[in-house]
Amino acid sequence: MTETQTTCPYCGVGCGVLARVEDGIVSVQGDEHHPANFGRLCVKGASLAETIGLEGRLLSPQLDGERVSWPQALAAAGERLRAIIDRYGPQAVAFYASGQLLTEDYYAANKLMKGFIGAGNIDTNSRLCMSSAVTGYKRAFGADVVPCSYEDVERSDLVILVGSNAAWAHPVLYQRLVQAKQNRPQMKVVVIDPRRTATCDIADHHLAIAPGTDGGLFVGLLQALAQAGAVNDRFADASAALAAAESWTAEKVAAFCGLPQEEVQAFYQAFIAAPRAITLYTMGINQSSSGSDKCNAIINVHLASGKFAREGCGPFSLTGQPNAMGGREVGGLATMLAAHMNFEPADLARVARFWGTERLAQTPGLMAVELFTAIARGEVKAVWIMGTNPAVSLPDSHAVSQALAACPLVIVSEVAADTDTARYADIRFPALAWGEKNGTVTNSERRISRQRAFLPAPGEARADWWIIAQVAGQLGFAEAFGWQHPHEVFSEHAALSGFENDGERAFDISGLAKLTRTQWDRLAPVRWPVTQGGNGLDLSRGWRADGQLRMVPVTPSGMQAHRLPLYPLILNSGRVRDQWHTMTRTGSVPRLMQHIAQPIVEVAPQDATHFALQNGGLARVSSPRGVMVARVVISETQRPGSLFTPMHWNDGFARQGKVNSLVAPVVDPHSGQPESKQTAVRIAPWRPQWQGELFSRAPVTLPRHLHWWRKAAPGLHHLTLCGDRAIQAELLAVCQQQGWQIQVASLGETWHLLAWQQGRLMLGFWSSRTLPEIDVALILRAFAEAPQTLVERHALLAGRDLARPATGKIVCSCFSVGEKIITEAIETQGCSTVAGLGERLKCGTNCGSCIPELKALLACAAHKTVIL
Ligand SMILES: Nc1nc2c(c(=O)[nH]1)N[C@H]1C(S)=C(S)[C@@H](COP(=O)(O)OP(=O)(O)OC[C@H]3O[C@@H](n4cnc5c(=O)[nH]c(N)nc54)[C@H](O)[C@@H]3O)O[C@H]1N2
Ligand SMILES: Nc1nc2c(c(=O)[nH]1)N[C@H]1C(S)=C(S)[C@@H](COP(=O)(O)OP(=O)(O)OC[C@H]3O[C@@H](n4cnc5c(=O)[nH]c(N)nc54)[C@H](O)[C@@H]3O)O[C@H]1N2
Ligand code: SF4
Ligand SMILES: [Mo]
Repeated sequence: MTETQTTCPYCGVGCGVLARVEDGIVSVQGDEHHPANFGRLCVKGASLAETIGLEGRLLSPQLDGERVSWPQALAAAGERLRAIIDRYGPQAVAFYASGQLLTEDYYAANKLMKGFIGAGNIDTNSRLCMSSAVTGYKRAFGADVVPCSYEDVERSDLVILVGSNAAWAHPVLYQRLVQAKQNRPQMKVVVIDPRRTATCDIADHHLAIAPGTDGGLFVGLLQALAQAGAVNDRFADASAALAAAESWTAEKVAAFCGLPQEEVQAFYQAFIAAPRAITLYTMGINQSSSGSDKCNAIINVHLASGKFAREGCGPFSLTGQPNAMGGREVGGLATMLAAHMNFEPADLARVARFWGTERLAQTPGLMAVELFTAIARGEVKAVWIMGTNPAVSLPDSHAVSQALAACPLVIVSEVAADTDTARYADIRFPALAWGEKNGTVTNSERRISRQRAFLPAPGEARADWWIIAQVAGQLGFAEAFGWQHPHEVFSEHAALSGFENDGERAFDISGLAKLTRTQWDRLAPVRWPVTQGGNGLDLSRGWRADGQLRMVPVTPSGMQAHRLPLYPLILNSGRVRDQWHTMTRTGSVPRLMQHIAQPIVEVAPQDATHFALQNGGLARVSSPRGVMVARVVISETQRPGSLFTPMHWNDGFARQGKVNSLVAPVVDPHSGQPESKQTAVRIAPWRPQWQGELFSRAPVTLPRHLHWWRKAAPGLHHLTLCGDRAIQAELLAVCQQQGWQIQVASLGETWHLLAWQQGRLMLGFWSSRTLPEIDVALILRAFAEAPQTLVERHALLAGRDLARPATGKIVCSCFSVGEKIITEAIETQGCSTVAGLGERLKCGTNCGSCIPELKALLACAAHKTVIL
């Protein structure tokens, strides 16, 4: 047996994971010694062993759709890039990278583009995620420094979560907060979100703010601090920011933010009174056309009140991706140079000296959204996409796909063989995935941890840094990219951070530059800075020539999306608990598909009535750019006038399931981050003639007129289908062609089909006017072993055992416990607490992510509302 300490590749909490390999079987558990999680894992982390199969992996290089050798693929990439650079100049080439790369990969990509190709055009999906937070910190502190830690969250008196659904997006940090609040009940938690999310479970107050208006709330808080005499200039001169805030009375804020004035005032009082306060903010703040200003409005109240630079205090931007922070450290955004240096003369000269290059880019490059419009205009002619899926995640995804289709050279480094983006690739490079790759990542609290390999490289997959270095070699830069091991890349990056630094740049890990390979292999999680002299961070000074921290004057603005008569609703989008981004890993894990298996759209009851929507029915949501189809969930948690839908679904998992096909490419003027959280849309019910669930052993070619959603089932193809034209004849024809025996049950609008081959179930289809309620476990059992008794066979044809209650939507993914079973336990078996439910059904007793939902079910058992 081998046991490897590594780091979870999902969210920015950065949990330590112990991966065991025994007789070729991998299992994972939380690492008790890792200071991010002390042994805890959420359900995504706990399911990691289920994601390492090689099905769907890209395992060999491909050139123009054909499998080729590495030398052929690398030579083609080199030649084609070189031809474009020679003819159109370096600005015609761009890289689009990702916060899911390791720091070593990111460093190599940044060095190649900025240092040797000689253009600033390397941007990343962090532009869609963290760039407003970066701009906020840089404007305030002069450097991109996150001034808080997880312990600060635990030790605060007032924890404000704004635009963050940490219960689902940062589950282990949230569990730490839950625990801290249990230990110190006097701790107060405020959640600011237009929706009542699972995070509100522990909130003392939830402010259901109008979308896009948080700037007003925090500028008003600054004004309230001033009025209470609670502003001091210990950290920064407050005068200009105060002048901008002067007119923002609680009354004005309440009207602007759509909140009762008492709630606004109570929040302000709580902040003023709290000895220690910390504000956690994520995508509800950053993904906004005024995200940078919102970040500064948040930073301002901490600087002004002195709730800053001490335990339990500060403006804490939670990072989303496992290594968004590493990308920021190496300078992997088009607007930064390298290692916290900027496009300024002294920095440019220094980096050119360190890299030994004469080609260094002299100006910032194109930011994500403008990069893809430059591709569409034909100005950028080659793009190399690494570890991100922009055809799904960028706004206006139809336009992004068109740009990729028209781009003369698209190179994609991927772990998945087929993604919405990889479909446009001329060259595909197979990259190593989690468990195979080796390097470092930095989490939200600036903690650098090792991701270590515990699996061999599969097929011909190679490390991202290696692929980049090889292409650099093809372009004639072999000498500067001669690394043989990621440890060498790390050492160079660490050395650059300390190069001619003298304490002027916050990011300094030069204390790690001389680690031997063995020391690097054993590196324990460590927060930066790690300087040679061992200095910590002095948060009371600014990293700029005058040494000052700044309060940026903010004039609040709302969203750019406008409600129009034809598009009267605002569509919000974000994460669901058990899926990761574009689902290339989590979408194939049955356990993670149970919770929410289809794109949903959450609608407030009033809006549902107004637009004639039914709970569980389908709806078309559309903007002038596109349309998506989703299942309606009517929910009191939703603010009237607003809808919410997950960001995850894409062309691999659904027809018309992509929210970004609706979203406009409107960006923040300072950070370039898109307003992904607000889009003006309309919604209309769609009542197809039939809906059905299809399971089959082999892929089935379906008629194009069908609507479909792909789900995860072990070893099987599972699709939910619906349409306005019958497909009985087509399905029967498929089965007949195969010579399968057919069994059909048909009653009114219900039509069920089973197809057998020598007693083996090959295909099953259950359809009705509305989606039939089936027992998936029973069906999976029948595929594994044909039912023997008559009762079992009847149950299979019916799709479920009619004598037993249906399970309902799965709430606890760890133990597959469904909503109906839970409700039954509450209503008929006397379970009245989360602990009681856990005792009887085990739900909520492992990772705890479903506890908010269990509580909601307990609370709602009396008056039946649907809760997600
Ligand atoms: N399960 C899961 N976890 C993840 C990820 C994942 O894909 N799946 N991705 C990771 C990544 S990369 C990221 S960036 C993080 C994101 O983490 P979060 O930002 O916490 O997640 P989101 O669901 O995108 O958005 C958070 C909340 O912002 C709210 N919001 C929308 N508009 C507004 C507004 O105007 N004001 C306020 N105050 N709130 C608003 C939404 O209703 C939503 O509840 O999650 C990380 N963790
Ligand atoms: N409407 C809307 N849009 C959004 C958001 C939203 O809330 N609403 N959120 C935005 C945010 S915060 C983010 S972070 C983005 C995320 O969006 P993306 O970055 O597009 O999403 P992922 O699915 O994580 O893409 C990662 C890709 O890299 C591949 N991959 C995984 N590991 C590796 C590796 O080691 N090497 C290589 N080369 N490839 C690898 C995966 O298979 C996958 O295809 O979406 C953004 N878009
Ligand atoms: S909280 Fe984040 S880092 Fe931790 S196990 Fe879950 S997904 Fe992984
Ligand atoms: Mo993100």
